Amino acid sequence: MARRLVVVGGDHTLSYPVIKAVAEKFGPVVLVHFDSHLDTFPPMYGQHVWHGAPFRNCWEEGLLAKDGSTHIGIRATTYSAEDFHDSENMGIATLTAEDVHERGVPACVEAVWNRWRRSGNAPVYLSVDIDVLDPSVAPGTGTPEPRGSRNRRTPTSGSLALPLAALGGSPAHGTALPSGCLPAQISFFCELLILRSFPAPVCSNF
Ligand SMILES: [Mn+2]
Repeated sequence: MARRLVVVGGDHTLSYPVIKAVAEKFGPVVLVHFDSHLDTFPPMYGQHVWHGAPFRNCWEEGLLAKDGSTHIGIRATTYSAEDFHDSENMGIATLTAEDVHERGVPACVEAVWNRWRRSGNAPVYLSVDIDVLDPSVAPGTGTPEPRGSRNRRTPTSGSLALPLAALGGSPAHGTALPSGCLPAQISFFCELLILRSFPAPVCSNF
C-alpha cells in the first residue's frame, strides 16, 4: 500500500523542509506543482530561502528527480527572462493556465503522468498553491493572479474533497476564503492523478 504524507497550511517556504525530509527517506521527488507562480526564483533581497524559491532550494540540494516534474497553471508575471529557462534546467516542465484551458484536464493529466514515468518510479510531491485558482473564486491570498481556473469541473468522487476543503489562503488578504466546492477543478485534476495510484509515496502540500 502506498505511503502518503499530507501537509496542510503554511506558505510555500514550507515545501523545502518537507521535501528535504521526504527525499532523505525515499530519494529525490518528482514535483507535481499547481500554482500561478514557478516558485523556482533566485534569492529576493538577498534572501535565499523565501516563498518564491522552495523548489530552487530543493533542486540545489539534489532533492528533485533529474527529470519528470511539472508545473501546472502557471500564468504570473516573472521577474526575469531567465525564470522559465532556470526552471526548465531544473528538469521541471511547465503547463501554463492557457495550456490547461486549451488542452483540457485529461490531456494534461496524461502529460504529467508520462513525465513522471520518465523518472523511474520516483516518489511524488504534489503541491497546490491556492493562487492557482482565479482570484474571483479564491481571493484570500497575498499573491492573486488573474486568468486562473474557476469552478468548471465537478469532482468525480469525494476522495479529495475533504483535504481540499481545508484549502485556505491568508485571512489578512480577503474575507471570502474558498469553500470546499470552489477548488473543484484542482480536485478533479488531483483525483485523476492520485486515482491512477502512483506506486510511490505521494506527498501533498495544500
Ligand atoms: Mn503562488
